Amino acid sequence: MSSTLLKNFIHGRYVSHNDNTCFDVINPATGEIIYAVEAASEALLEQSLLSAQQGFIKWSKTPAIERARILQRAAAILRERNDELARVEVLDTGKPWQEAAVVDVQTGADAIEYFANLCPSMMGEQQSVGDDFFYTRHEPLGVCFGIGAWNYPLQIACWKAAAALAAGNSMIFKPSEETPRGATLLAEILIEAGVPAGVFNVVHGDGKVGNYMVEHPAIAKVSLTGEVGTGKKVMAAAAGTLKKVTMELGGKSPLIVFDDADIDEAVTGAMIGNFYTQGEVCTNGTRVFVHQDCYDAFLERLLERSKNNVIVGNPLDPKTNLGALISSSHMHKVLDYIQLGKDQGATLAFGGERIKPLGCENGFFVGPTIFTDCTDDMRITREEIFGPVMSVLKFATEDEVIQRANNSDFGLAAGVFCKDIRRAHRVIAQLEAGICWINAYGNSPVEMPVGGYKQSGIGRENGIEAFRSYTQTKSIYVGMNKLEGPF
Ligand code: TXE
Repeated sequence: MSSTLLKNFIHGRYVSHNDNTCFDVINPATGEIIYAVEAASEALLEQSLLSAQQGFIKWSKTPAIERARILQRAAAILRERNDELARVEVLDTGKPWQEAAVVDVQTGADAIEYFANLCPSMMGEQQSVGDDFFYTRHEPLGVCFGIGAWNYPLQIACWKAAAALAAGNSMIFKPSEETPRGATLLAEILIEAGVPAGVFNVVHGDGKVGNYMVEHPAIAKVSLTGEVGTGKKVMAAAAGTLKKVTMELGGKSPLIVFDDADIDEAVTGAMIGNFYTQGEVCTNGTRVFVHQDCYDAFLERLLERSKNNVIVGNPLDPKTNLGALISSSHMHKVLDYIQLGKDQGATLAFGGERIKPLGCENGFFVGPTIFTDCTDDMRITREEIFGPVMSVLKFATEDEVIQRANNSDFGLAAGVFCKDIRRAHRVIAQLEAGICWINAYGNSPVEMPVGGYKQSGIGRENGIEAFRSYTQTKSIYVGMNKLEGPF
């Protein structure tokens, strides 16, 4: 039975409520319940809104340099508590320690630090118009609502909180019901750093709780990280009050290997783009297009390294580099896609099985899986699987592969591996994707804006663009002469 009860975090403290609807969180590596969570009732959600409105009044009046100082302290605390927080992420998500220990907390702290540095830079403009002039103010939006996915729980909470709070807003954040602890600890840390009560509240629950807040008139903007289907529901629910939305959604991204590519680098890119975080990364390059002239060499190296270098095991073991999928239902969804790939005629070149590592026999593990002889019309090459399942496709010409890569409703990411720099930039410029890599894959520094084309998203996270997306511009015109008119 669960050892602790995780509560909602509102106005600087954990709060409870009488109707006590609870749900359990499972450790994906063991299948065991690790703790229970109190879902937020409507009364509690209304309490979080009042709190966030009070927090907004105070925080938006706090000088930018002071906001920056406080957020810098929060970034420092995150880094001091890196290992403790990384362990929370491993237990909630099933991802390997060797990832969480160096990526999840660090990239969250980087975001808070980066946006803290931007705080004082939010300046208006002034322009003379004859004797008159106008100036602009970039003002915060108010109370924003962040909705997190379960693959990078703390990082996603940090990315959304950093931009929103740096711009002077307050935020109510709902983590995924699969992985709620990381965001709640972030709320504690922000209070410890000096963020006023109410500026960052955390409420728990599923899509119903999310939908209540998205529809609520007191919410000025919604920022979602989640599946495309969820994005459509959230956007529809936000329409009723015409609130701003940022959507970081799913993808089925192409990773293209040209005949002059460094084969080992391309294999590294393909394995990162399919097996890192056990394939549960939205930007994954899950359609690997390989030029016919290097296809055999690529496949040989890929199979050899997949066989020898992927260690599926207890995520807490530093040697493990492929962890457990988030839930039993998600594992079975991935296994169903693998069966579908076989049914539709792809060749299962490697893996494709559930794995029961020693000591984690009840966990939700699927080994690294590679399909070859794939065609563009198969469901495994058109739909997001969100597991360690790579589809390898062959191509002959540059024009052909660009057309095939763009033949998707998604447009999140893309990768190109080749040595010809003119071709690399020529091809990447034609790919319909918002996050692209050349001879690299997966790097996402906070300075770089990230977000999708087409149905993979709206707006951007990180980078200056994200900072501006949490403000609204007010223009003020000043008449310097006696006002005259025709009436
Ligand atoms: O998403 P879900 P998951 C995507 C990734 C994959 C998905 C996996 O590609 O598609 O996220 O995360 C809440 N109204 N990205 O399974 O199920 C729900 O409670 C309001 C893209 O968690 O869509 C959860 O908190 N909220 C990303 C959140 O939405 C609702 C990077 C997401 O749930 C709701 C990482 C509703 N009607 C993952 N229904 C990127 N592009 O950067 C659900 N929720």
